[in-house]
Amino acid sequence: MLNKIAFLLLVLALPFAGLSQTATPEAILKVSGEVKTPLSLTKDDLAKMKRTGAILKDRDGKEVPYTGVALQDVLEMAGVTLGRELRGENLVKYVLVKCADGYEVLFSLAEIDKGFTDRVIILADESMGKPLPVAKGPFRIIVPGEKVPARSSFQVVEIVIAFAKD
Ligand SMILES: Nc1nc2c(c(=O)[nH]1)N[C@H]1C(S)=C(S)[C@@H](COP(=O)(O)O)O[C@H]1N2
Ligand SMILES: [Mo]
Repeated sequence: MLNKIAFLLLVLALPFAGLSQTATPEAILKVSGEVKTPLSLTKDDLAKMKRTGAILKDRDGKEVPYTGVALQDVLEMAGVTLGRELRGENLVKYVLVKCADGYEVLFSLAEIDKGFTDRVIILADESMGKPLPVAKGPFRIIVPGEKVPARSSFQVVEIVIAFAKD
């Protein structure tokens, strides 16, 4: 009798097990390459970090506020050579941002480090209190103070650190 009940419960649970497999997987942002600790970050991970804002001037010159975390903080979490370590050959490292649609943009570490610049590039996941729309999210790099929004790449899936020399 108990066995029958157990079997029945199993059969009833099967469709749910199937459902959870087909549900949309949570978006992950990877940080890889010349890092001490490769990262796989979710939106929840970003929510726990120090939050900051940045303004993006869009194609029509309209200023749109975004919030997220400083790109520097994300890279430091991965152990990228920023701060006191950003000197010598580490100045030849670049940050390649890869997006789900194949779009890619590049920064040098010195463009991101607060010892070099006051401009704070952020990894945004919200705008005006809402998560970014699917077509522009869930993660977007926001580069404030640039004349065009071309490096403010959306649908970011991976950030790769590498040496520009061998
Ligand atoms: N992933 C991705 N990000 C991208 C682009 C793109 O094609 N793919 N285009 C860039 C360019 S050239 C511009 S002008 C802006 C446009 O952003 P908007 O559509 O939010 O105004 O996104 C930038 N980020
Ligand atoms: Mo553009």
